Amino acid sequence: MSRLIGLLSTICISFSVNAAEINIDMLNKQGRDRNVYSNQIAYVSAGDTVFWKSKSKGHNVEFILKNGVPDGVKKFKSKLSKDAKYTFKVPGIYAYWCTPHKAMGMIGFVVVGKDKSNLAKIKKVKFVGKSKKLAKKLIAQLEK
Ligand SMILES: [Cu+2]
Repeated sequence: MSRLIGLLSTICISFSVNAAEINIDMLNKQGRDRNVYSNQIAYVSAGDTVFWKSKSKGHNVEFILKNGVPDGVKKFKSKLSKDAKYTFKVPGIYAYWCTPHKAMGMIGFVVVGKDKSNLAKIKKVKFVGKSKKLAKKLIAQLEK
């Protein structure tokens, strides 16, 4: 029994050591950009947790479910003006936007486990307004 506990704690410790935490700020302004995530493309490993910090009010994180997430990933929509966190388990590209600013260029991507196998679907995501141009630019970066 004690061996089992020892083994389990070893597994837990190695997991917590390997799992990283990534911070992204939700901002009203960054340089010339308004309504923006501080990091528009984040590369993480499976098991990592991303924290979106509510540095300015009025923002959130909403996964774009239609074509924007790997198969099997469920809805994620955080509350406005609150910090948000999500632990990424399924590899692939995740597209998200801020619900009130989705037409104003407040979009972001998370790539999990260097897996870009759903890139063709990501290209089909219907971005709106000012986000279209930025999405093109960011997707071009994902293609590299
Ligand atoms: Cu916003």
